Amino acid sequence: MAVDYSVYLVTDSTPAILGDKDLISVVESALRGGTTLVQYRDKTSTNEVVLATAKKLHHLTKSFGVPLLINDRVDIAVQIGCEGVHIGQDDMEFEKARNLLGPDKIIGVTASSKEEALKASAAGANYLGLGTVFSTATKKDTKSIIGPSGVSEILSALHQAGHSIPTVCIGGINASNTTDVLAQSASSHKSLDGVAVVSAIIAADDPAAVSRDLLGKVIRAKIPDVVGTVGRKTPLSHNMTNLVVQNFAANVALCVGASPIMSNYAEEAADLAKLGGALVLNMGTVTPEGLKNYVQALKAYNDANRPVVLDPVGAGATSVRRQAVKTLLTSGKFTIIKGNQSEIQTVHGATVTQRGVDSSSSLTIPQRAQLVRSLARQRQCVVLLTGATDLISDGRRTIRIDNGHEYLGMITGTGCTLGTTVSAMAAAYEEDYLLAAVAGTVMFGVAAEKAARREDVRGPGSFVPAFLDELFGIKRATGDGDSTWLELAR
Ligand code: 3NM
Repeated sequence: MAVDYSVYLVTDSTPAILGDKDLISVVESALRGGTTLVQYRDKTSTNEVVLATAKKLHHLTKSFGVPLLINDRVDIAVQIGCEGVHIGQDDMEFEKARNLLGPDKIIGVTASSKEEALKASAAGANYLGLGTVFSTATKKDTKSIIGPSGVSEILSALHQAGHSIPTVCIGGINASNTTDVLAQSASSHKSLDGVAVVSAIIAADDPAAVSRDLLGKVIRAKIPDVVGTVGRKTPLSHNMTNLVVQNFAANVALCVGASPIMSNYAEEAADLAKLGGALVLNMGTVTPEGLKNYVQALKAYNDANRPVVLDPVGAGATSVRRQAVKTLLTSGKFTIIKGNQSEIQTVHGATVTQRGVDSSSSLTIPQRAQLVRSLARQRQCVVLLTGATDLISDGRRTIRIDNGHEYLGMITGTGCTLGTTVSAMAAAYEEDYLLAAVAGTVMFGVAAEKAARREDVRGPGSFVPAFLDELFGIKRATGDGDSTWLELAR
């Protein structure tokens, strides 16, 4: 089971934090909101209750594809066969825990200093919980309050020692301070992988809403890493696209830091797929010959295990396009499917009538979130639904983005070039395609807002060159370590 440390929920069963709520229901709500990892921590209940609760929690977390760790009680973890444990400095010795659990289980260790962090990492811990960041009523016996600066020092020490171990921070973290803590604790070469929280979620009235909020903030904090990676790697973005947008899409690819190739001839795809890039299949001007080329190229990129973005332009507009979507979906696997509401509905299998290729949205935001989640699960890929509010899901995590400007809807090809942008991100950032799609979408929307604000931009015409400049400006600033543009991310 892949481990995503972004939003790490540590449970607490005491009345002071849990109140009179049911722990299992609270954790279920948190998982629905996007909590990515759960630790069952219970210092007060009887053995019997701990074992029964651990079993119930494991059943629940498995249904969400999220790992369950047990705090301190290695015996319970062994007994229920969950994914691992978390041990503090005063708990069981690391080697003993490893012997009991075996090499494949996750063992996390708490560290409050460089020495503790380096020791645990060298011993083979799978991740570190760094803290205590801020004093907290949840754990009164904390030894040292290290603040974001203390976390930063530990991250620097780990980087200098060449340890790439994942890290989270803990102690007094909540949705209001997460963005600042992540920014202030990042050292120049290593950032936290997520935040661990107890009361922020367990004591919340709506654990799902808090988890969603925390996840959005953690994902946003990782965007500069994705944008910077594209700038460093200059990945290939191979576009098989329509003749309306070829030139614009190539320029957008260049401005975000990718290397575009606009080749619709599939005989080239097998060679191009070996160059470490990503493919965009854009159905803008589909023809029978074109469709055959798309199928061949899709197979070539699937064989090379490289990402493919599907842009089902106008998918619901004609029976030819509906059939083309079916053919493509049955011919291979897509990494990201990007479209407006009716396009995504068509791909999802609904029969909707669409007029032309323009976008409109009639569903509410929760309905749109449900649609992207459902299609992402159905196709096991990332789905990006564009509109005034963009929604992106990998079936488990769903992120909402509110950046952009109305000028984007007044010039041709912006939807298609967003597909090109996310292909560049996916090509460079294979660790997490949801994050790649979010990074591309936020970069795109923020660049549009910055461009529209410029004095020399008076309408859609002057917007186009300003938009390219702003995309380029964001890429360059991020490469120079300046991510202040992200303050505009919504
Ligand atoms: N471990 P809250 S602080 C469980 O510093 C735990 O190791 C800590 O609770 C450490 O998110 C802590 O409610 C409690 O502040 C964190």
